[in-house]
Amino acid sequence: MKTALITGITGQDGMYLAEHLLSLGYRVYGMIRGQANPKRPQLERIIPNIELVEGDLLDQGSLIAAVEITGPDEVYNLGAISFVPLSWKQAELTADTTGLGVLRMLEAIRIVNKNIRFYQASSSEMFGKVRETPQSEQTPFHPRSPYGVAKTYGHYITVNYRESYGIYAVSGICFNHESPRRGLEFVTRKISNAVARIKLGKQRELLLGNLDAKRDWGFAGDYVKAMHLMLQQDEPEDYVIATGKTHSVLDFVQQAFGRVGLDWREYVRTDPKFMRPAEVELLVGDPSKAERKLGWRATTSFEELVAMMVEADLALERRQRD
Ligand code: GDR
Repeated sequence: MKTALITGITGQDGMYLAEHLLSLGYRVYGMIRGQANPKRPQLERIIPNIELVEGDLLDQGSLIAAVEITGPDEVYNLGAISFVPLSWKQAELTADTTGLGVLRMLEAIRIVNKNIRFYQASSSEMFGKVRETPQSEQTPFHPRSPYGVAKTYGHYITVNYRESYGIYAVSGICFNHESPRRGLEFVTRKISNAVARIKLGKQRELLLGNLDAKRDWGFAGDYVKAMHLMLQQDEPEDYVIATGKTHSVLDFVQQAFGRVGLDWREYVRTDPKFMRPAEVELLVGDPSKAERKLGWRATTSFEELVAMMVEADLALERRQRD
C-alpha cells in the first residue's frame, strides 16, 4: 500500500485527489494548518477515510515533522494562496506561501527521505502575457500577478531540486480547472452560483469584471488523475495539463444562463472593482505531451462542465433557505 501526503487538502483539488488516491488503495494524509481549522469537520465528513496531520507551508519545522510522521511515498503540494486578486493585496504572504512554501517542502523531502516523489501544482498563470499560442512545456513564462510570479519560483525550484539532488520532483502546469467544489470567489463558480440563485429568485444581478478574458477550462476531477500519473513514470518530467480549447468569460456566462433558460443581458453588469491591475487575456494549453506520454486526456467538455456546475448549484440553493 502506498502512502500520499497532500497539502491544500481542504481545497477543490485536494479533495478530488484524496478521493482518487483512496480509490486506488492509497493511505492518504492531508496536511491541515491553523488552530481549529473551520474546514476540518466538513473535510472529515466528505472524505471519512482521510487522515490528517498538522503543518503549515510557512513553517519549515512543521513540514519536516509532517513528512517524518506520515512517511509518504508521494507528496502532492497543492497548498497555496490561489486567488489571483488577493495576491496584489497580500503580495509578500503570497510569495512566502505559494513560492517559498514549495522550497520548504522540497527541503523537508531532501532532509527526511530523498526517495519521496514530489508533485508541484504549477499554473498556467506563469504564461501570463503569453509569448505563443497554444502554450506548451517550452513556452517562456511572463507572469502578470504576484501569484504568477510566486508560482514561477515554485516551478523553477522544483526543477532545480530535481537537477541538484536527483529527487523525483515534477511540476504539472495546470490550466484552469473547475467543479462544483470550486470556491465562490473564482469566476466560474461565481457565475454558476449566481445563475442558480437568480433562477430561484434569491438574487437579482451578477457583477463581474473583464468578460473578454479567455481561459482553457477543464474539470478538476479529470486533472487530479494527471497529477497521479505524473508521479508513476520512469523519468520525472513536467507536463502541461489542459483541454486545448479556450472560451471567454462571456461564453461561460451565456452558456450558464442559457442552461436555465434566462437571457444573461438582463442580469449581468460589469463593475471596475473586479478588474485586475494586469490581466491575463488569453490562455490555451497544448496537452499533447500529457496525451502522448501519460495517456491522459481531458474527458469533460466545456458544455458538460458548465451544466455540471449549474445543476449542482441549483440543487445546493434549493436545499438552502435564504
Ligand atoms: P484565474 O481564475 O485568475 O484564471 O486563476 P479566476 O476564475 O479568478 O479568473 C478567471 C478570469 O475571469 C475574469 N473575471 C473574473 N474573475 C473573478 N474571480 N471574479 C470576477 O468577478 C470576474 N470577472 C471576470 C478574471 O479577470 C480572469 O481573467 C485560476 C486560479 O485557480 C489559480 O490559482 C490557478 O493557478 C489558475 O486558475 C490556473
